[in-house]
Amino acid sequence: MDWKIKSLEEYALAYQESRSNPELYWGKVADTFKWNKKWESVLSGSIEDANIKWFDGAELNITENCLDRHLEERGDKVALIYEPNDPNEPALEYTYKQLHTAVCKTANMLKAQGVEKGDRVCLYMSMVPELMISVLACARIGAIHSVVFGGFSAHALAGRIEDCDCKILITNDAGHRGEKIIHLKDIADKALDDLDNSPVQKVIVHKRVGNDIEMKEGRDLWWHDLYKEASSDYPSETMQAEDPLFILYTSGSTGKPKGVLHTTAGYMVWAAYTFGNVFQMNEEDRYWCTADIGWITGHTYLTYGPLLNGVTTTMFEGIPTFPNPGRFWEVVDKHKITHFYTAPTAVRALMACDPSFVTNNNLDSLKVLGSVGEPINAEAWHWYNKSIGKEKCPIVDTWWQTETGGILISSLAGVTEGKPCFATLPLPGVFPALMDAEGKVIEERESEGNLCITRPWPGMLRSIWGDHERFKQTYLSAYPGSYFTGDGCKRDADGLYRITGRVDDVLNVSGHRIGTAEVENAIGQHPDVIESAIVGFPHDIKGQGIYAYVIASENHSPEEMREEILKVITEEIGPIAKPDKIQIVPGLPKTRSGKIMRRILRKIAAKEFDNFGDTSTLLDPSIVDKIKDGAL
Ligand code: 6R9
Repeated sequence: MDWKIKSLEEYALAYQESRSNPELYWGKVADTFKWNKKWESVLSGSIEDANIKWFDGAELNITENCLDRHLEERGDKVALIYEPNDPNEPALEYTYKQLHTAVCKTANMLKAQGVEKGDRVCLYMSMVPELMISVLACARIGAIHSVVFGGFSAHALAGRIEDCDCKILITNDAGHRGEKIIHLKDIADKALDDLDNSPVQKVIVHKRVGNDIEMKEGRDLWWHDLYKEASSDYPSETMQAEDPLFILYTSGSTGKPKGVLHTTAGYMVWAAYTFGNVFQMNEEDRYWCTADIGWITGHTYLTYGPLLNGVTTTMFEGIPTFPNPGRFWEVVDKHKITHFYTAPTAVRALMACDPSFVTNNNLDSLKVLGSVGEPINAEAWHWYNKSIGKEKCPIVDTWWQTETGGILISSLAGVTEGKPCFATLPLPGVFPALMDAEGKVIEERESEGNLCITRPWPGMLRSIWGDHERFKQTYLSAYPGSYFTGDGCKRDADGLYRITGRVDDVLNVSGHRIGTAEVENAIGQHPDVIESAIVGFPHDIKGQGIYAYVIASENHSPEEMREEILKVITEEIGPIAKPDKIQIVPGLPKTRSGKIMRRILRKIAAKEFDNFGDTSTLLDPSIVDKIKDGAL
């Protein structure tokens, strides 16, 4: 079966078939992959019992499907284009054969350091090709990769290493990010020093920048020393369909970040199927996803999805504004990119710059544009469409989450209609429902509610690493029988979906998920902080900004206190969680039962100073005026 959907009719047919006979449909899709052994059942288990299994009984290795499978037909085709931070440094290209060799060598190198199937390997790296290669090398061995974004702090890294009990850590000496150098190895050293019982036996250091670092005798090893010794022959490990593939930490509404767990076969089928159908690439096209591999988009749509489809994928080390805000568009021209996938926050930031940064480039290679990470506002959508797509490129607004493994709601480029600011229609296999305040399914077509998915799909997370109970509680208990996304959503008269944003205490700052509780906990680490409350507010570029209300002891001036708070958040989480505004307040609006009335704080942060609603249940209603008077 060719599962590529080529027309609206084929979409309708596939959707219908995935509803009436999901096992038949997904069995046919899965048949197009390389398996060592076929499955006994396509789908088993249920959302109620939190024991979903896809393709149970099957055996495979995902890297055989990403690499080996293509060697005969397109071994000399470019698999990966690498564009370095500095435009004067030459770009690199890896053919499928070369990438295959690099992955096999790296797998042997890891194996020689004692990595076995099922072991966890933490990757704390900048955007170098060796990061993608390490991801695939882990998968080839059957080790579970846990990529930690290079912008996280030592403390955040230590927490993740501890939680998933990593045996090996791979890092760089340092990484380039625009004009900045991020000292990854120093941060990693600090993380390991901070752990009482570090599970990490070996640290493998890839040299990127050439800065001075400390190599700890017996623990730290240079990538290049190990790599040159390693054989380029590594027959892949045979994995069970439901063996874990990776863990990726993400923020939730409470407590510490959750290790979202994805397994092998279902994730593979979902990554390949959604990539192929949403982006609709041809053999000679060139794709670029600007995400960092430290986020789910970099896993599914920079690495696995494109390689599973045998296309050319591009990896970029730098940032959109270095050396100037024309960099994205220069790279598009330079590499003749046809399919470009980025986040609304980048679109908004570049839209605000001088138009010549765009018009200096011709952008005529572009065929399809994509958006991911947050709702795209109308202004950004239209600019993207006009200035970048020249009104000839369909825009796919792809809604999905770390937990969903891949895209769930999106138009299919050039096949189904797009609509500005709408993710539009669910992919085959995805059955959304909008829920009302009572937890009932809203039947009317034109409506608004909390977005749930009522049936399992192959790419769905299977658990939270080490905490299956939390998995059930977080996603499967609010609406029994359904997966709850945490997002609010509107449906128009045509049945098209528009995701409106999180309905829980998770912020979306520049497309990055930040838990308000996580930031509050970090601020609370400062000895002079008595209490804090974090809310989001509308931000022109970031989508949402972070607003912190802090009650502090009087040991510091408010200016000093702000500095201290920024420092403690950078140490505890990383610079991405730094509040845009910090207001030192005499108290917080609390109800008699001690709950913070966040809606008031949100309104003040958004500079909406009237209609606070009913404040009669507040312990001290006068606090509202005091906070309002000091609003930033
Ligand atoms: C892939 C990714 C997930 C949250 C999600 C939602 C928001 C993502 C969106 C979107 C509107 C889109 N989100 N894509 N909202 N339209 N096209 O971003 O994963 O980092 O886990 O974030 O991002 O709120 O719940 P993740």
